[in-house]
Amino acid sequence: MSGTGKDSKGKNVNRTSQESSGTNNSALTAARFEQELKNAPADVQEKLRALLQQMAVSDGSGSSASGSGREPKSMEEHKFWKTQPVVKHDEVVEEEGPIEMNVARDQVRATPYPLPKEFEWTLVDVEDDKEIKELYELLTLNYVEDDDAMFRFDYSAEFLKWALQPPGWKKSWHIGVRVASNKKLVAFISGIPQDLRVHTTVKRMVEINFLCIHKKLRSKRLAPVLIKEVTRRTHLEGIFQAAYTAGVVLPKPMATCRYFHRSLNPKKLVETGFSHLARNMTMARLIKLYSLEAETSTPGLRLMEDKDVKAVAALMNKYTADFDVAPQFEEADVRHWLISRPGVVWGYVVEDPETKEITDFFSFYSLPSTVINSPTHETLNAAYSYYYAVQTPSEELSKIADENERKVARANAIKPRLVKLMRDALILARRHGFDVFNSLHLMDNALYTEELKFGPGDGYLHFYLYNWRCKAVESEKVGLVML
Ligand code: MYA
Repeated sequence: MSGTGKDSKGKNVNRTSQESSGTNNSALTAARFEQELKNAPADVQEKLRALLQQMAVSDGSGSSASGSGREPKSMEEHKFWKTQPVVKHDEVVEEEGPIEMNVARDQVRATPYPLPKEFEWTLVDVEDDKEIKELYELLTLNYVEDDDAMFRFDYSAEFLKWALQPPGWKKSWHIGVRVASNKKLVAFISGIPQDLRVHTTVKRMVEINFLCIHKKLRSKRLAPVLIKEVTRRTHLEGIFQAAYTAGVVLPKPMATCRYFHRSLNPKKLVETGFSHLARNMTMARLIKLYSLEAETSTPGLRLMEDKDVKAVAALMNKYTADFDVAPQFEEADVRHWLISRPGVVWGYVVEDPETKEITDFFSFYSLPSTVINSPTHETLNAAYSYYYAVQTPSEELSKIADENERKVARANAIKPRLVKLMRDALILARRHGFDVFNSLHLMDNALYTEELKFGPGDGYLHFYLYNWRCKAVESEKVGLVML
């Protein structure tokens, strides 16, 4: 998931496109292209989207986590993925549903997959300070980097605890690999449970994240073993579908979203190489361009508290109903994911000063990146836009028969409020010391990015489903945010 010029998450650390510093031209072009795409017949849309996804890794601006800008592999070259129940690159999905049938528990392989003899399986106890530190160190030194190896994600230990222990979490899904001789943790993969709606079907799935192999053990086909092992352990729990994101193109993304970045500390971003000063721009003008008001402007804006959970869950489930893919949040999930945790996630609600009703909410989380080899800066502090909800006039919108007209009316109805809220989010993020605010073009994010001076990044995040055929989803119809 992320990125200004270089800061990418979503599995590749993106940064601001060089051509975009100070202007938003490529964002506009991309938006226009998306608009044209929507007017094309469905089968043409599907083909163009596949082409776009390929361009994202091969046009030199895409930041594939593979880091090379190579052409994506053919299905035949995917020695592992061609054996898995995923949609093939050239497949056009007509009917949605499982690719493989569920199997009974006694039919699931009972023992872990074999590892090369120097290694052994372990479960990482994230409640144990020593073990969470080991996981933190593995990731901080070996997890996702941008293509030029300038930035690497630096998820904090507190963040990892939050991300790995939502309601219903399972220790058996926090899977590590150690060197047998010295017990050093050298690889990891995790799953967490998540009820996900894909179009009209709601399924209990597992969300896979934090797949990481120590740099010295790369390209030895260990990743497929980790993936098969987490699959086995998921099957043992009676779950047969998964969702995951990656910066690399694998068979086959259901959606692809571009990263956008809003500079909060332009000087530092330029000094770290995350952004570039355009030829016609001075630092003083850049700082002025990205200056923000000192105070937020929405009356009734405050940190979310436990008493707001019910209202936020209702707001969120109503708002995300407009998207094709979205989590189903119970109150316990809202409590876990959206109430602020120091240094990890910030959740805000708007309480109407008169009626006391909760009318909106928004949230962002902290994912710093290590600045590799910088003499001046160790860390880039990035905030990422997370879930939010504004009120949509669903009843009035449902009376508009024409789909395009309905879309325009919906955008017009929510844009002013969303822009106002996200401007406040930027002000708060800057106050909390963030250097950049990152946002993917999913949900309604495209409605605020241009006006709030976000620039397109060089990273794309691909969304995948395992063992579920799903028709291609437009980025603005994705209502799922993965950490
Ligand atoms: S995305 C974040 C991934 N992590 C990083 O990018 C960190 C830095 N990189 C590394 O640690 C390694 O390079 C990794 C690959 C571990 C990525 N997702 O062992 P190998 C395929 C899936 O020789 P290595 C995240 O966390 C590759 O195409 N597959 O390679 C979500 C090739 O297969 P094929 C990937 O470089 C993860 C094979 O691995 C990825 O040493 C979702 C090569 O293996 C990738 N990001 O290690 C996982 N990168 O020949 C899937 C490469 O076929 C979950 N590969 O092309 C699926 C659902 C499972 C649960 C199902 C339950 C029902």
